[in-house]
Amino acid sequence: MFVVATAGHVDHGKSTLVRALTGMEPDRWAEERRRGMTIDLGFAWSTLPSGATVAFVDVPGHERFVPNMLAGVGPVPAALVVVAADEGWMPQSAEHLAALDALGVSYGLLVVTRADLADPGPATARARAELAATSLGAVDAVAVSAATGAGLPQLRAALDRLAARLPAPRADAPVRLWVDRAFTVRGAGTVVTGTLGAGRLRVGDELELAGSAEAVRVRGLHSLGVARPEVGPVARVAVNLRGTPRDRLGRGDALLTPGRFHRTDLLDVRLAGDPTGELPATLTLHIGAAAVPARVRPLGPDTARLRLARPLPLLVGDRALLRDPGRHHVAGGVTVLDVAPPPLTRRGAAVARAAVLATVDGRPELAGELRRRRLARAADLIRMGVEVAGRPVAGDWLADPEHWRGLGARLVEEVARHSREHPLEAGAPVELLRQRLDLPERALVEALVRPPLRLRAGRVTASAVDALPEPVARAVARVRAEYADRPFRAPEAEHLADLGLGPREIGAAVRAGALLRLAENVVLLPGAADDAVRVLAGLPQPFTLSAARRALDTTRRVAVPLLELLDRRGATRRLPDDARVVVTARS
Ligand SMILES: Nc1nc2c(ncn2[C@@H]2O[C@H](COP(=O)(O)OP(=O)(O)OP(=O)(O)O)[C@@H](O)[C@H]2O)c(=O)[nH]1
Ligand SMILES: [Mg+2]
Repeated sequence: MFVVATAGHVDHGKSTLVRALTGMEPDRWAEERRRGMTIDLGFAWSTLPSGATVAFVDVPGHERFVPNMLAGVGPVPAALVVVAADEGWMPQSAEHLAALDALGVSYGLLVVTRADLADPGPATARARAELAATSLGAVDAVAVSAATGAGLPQLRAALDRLAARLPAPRADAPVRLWVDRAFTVRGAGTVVTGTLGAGRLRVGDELELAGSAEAVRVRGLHSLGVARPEVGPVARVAVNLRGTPRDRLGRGDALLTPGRFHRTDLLDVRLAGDPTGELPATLTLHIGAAAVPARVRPLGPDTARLRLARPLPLLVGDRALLRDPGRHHVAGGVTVLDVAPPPLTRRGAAVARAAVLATVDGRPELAGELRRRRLARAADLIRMGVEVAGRPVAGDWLADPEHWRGLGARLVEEVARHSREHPLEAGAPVELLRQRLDLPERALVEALVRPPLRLRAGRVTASAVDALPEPVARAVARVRAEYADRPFRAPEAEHLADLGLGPREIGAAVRAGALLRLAENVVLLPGAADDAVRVLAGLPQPFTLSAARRALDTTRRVAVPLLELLDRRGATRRLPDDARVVVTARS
């Protein structure tokens, strides 16, 4: 099935044409038939020569009912622009066309009606020229007379050609069914209708009402008057929501796939039409079947921030239009750029925002979205219409790669700063780091921890020392402080015991690389071996044990095992006469 909406000035023969094509009555109300004028949307359908089904949404042409017209064309991507041969181009011909153009409708036909009353040539030429300048571009044009039936076969053939050109709808997309009618059926309860442009509906589905976020269940489905277990796009569809009171929803509401749409009353948009600086402060935003007052705050030459009177389920890239109801004027088309924009509180924020928006085109794109947001939840991005790929950094958080690298570097700095400020603490608490890095969740801090950082008991530590149990870490810190200016002196066994460093604690510290064990109860700080090599390399070579002991300002208790360690490491070499040399790269 494909769905096409009519458009055109009052009395130009739209409903008569739909009647002639379908044999159905699009004017549903007695008042409409009495007055010979469409007031609200009408629905009818027919089979084309190819066997395809076309459904029509017939709209009113009278200027008073333009909001109804917009509710009809909003969710429909193809239009039948109707102009009467005997009247030609008229004000609502222009306003309806401006609306189609603002919404970016690019599929359509021109139908010049009442061709039995006047030569259709001039009306066709004028209308063609008008359409050519819009998103519709060059379209097929057909002259018809509903009175004589002339042109109707050609119109059916043209509808078939139009149907063949329409892009394939996405059946796997989430559902956003804009409600164009809501009514009660005796014995069945609440029923809503709409044009299903994408996604699939099944009896039993749970959906969400856009207006109230309330969960509703699909009790029954009809399409073109026939009950069906499931309906795919594109289709006119009636959804029975038995159990949902009728007063809970109406035109402009939407049935949504749960969790897939962000409802927002604040959005940044690109405008095409009137210059942003000349827009009135309040306009009406039309999207789908919805019409909502919007306060307009111009940002850049063609961008603005809209504050809606009530939230709508909007996606990045949505097309909408702004209309000035008082002036019967379509102010412009809207492309949604951001449905969760940052607040503009700081000075200069609006100018900065305009610069950002100038680089955005409304095509939802993950990398760009992450660049601007730095960090975002996958679920939130999906709800904005962004397709999400790639691995989250933590939970369902996605990060801009550059920002994430920067955070990693800042974490190292913050941990080092904390250990300088609190030398006796075993690392920095994750919660504190979360605040310092201004991250929304501790899991993100934890995900940033990379060697040499370590995560232990709710703290991030910078070195092996900090990873030790606190009393051991504190004792090691004391050793480091006491022996900083005599790095080759080893604490006596009793002093180690006084500090709380028994054999087990020393073992833990050595395993963690916090102490260097030379022999039972003989420990130095871990850098001592390398420092010793540098000192010894300064001596006349070869050197004796006592020369080494003096140079290192230490005792035999340390010097003997230290030199043996250096021998084992290949840093020094013992000669037959017990003297040693430092091994250089060349020796
Ligand atoms: N002679 C002639 N009259 C037509 C033709 N098409 C429509 N009409 C007449 O034109 C008048 C208006 O037709 P409608 O179909 O109601 O026009 P409409 O565009 O639906 O009007 P609104 O819905 O109010 O905007 C009616 O009296 C129709 O009978 C036609 O092809 N030939
Ligand atoms: Mg009509």
